[in-house]
Amino acid sequence: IMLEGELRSGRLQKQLVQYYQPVINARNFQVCGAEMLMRWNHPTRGLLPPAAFIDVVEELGFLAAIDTRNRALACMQIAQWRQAGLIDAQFVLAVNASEQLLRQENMHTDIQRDIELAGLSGECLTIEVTESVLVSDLERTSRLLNRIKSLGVKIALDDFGIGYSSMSYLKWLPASILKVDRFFVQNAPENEADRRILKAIIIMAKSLDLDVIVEGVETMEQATLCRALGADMLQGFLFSIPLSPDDFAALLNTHD
Ligand code: G
Ligand code: G
Ligand code: MN
Ligand code: NA
Repeated sequence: IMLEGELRSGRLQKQLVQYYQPVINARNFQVCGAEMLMRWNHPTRGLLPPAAFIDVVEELGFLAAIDTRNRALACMQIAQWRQAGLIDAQFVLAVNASEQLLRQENMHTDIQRDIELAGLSGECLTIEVTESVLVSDLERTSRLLNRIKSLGVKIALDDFGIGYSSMSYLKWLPASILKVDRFFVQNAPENEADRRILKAIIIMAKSLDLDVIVEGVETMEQATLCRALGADMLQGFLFSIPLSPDDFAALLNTHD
């Protein structure tokens, strides 16, 4: 497979770029953070989404290294936007952590190093995990996540509701954020049952003291509904697609 050569030579790592999708405060619709989403800037095929390559990267065992590099670059990006006066200290950046990455026992010290190197504090970073990473070794993973949390870094449970037995993991996970999968918001304005399920998820999250981010918000009707149901933050194409660092900086500029 072609990817393997690219990976082993380190060429792929250099062609991976970090894109940023804004996270919006549901009360005032201001940008309050972002999620870093990688893309492969392929020399001939153009910009490729993770779906086009992430499974192969994972299979070949390179995903943890890539996640680690992405996180370090994301921290430097935060520092740069701060220096440029584009964001304040409240801005929180989220990065995705693969199962492979969470198997690294020293992940918390790596994160601490990234934060310190960039001159940041843990509060400006969120680590997103899906429930699938918890299935493998719940005890060890929650111990690691607790160490990460003690750095001030927030833990978000991503893609909530589309896996199985989601509820039981909430008990073990030191999460402070729940990201509701876009599946639940899609038809919520038109469909009563969907709306009730979305409402129930938000109520449950709130009762567990979790902040709620609803993903995949594409219409103003969805956004105002999520706000009315108590969502704290929103993310989706209504506000912005994932952007290059330059485009994200331009977006921040137009917002103040
Ligand atoms: O960017 P897009 O909307 O296509 O993202 C698709 C999936 O790729 C998302 O589920 C996201 O979690 C995952 N993803 C994006 N960037 C990274 C990354 O840097 N590391 C890992 N492990 N997953 C990522
Ligand atoms: O990590 P996670 O699986 O949550 O990654 C978010 C994914 O959702 C990315 O692939 C991103 O491009 C995608 N996405 C973000 N906003 C929207 C949206 O409003 N609608 C749809 N269909 N996808 C979205
Ligand atoms: Mn995510
Ligand atoms: Na998600």
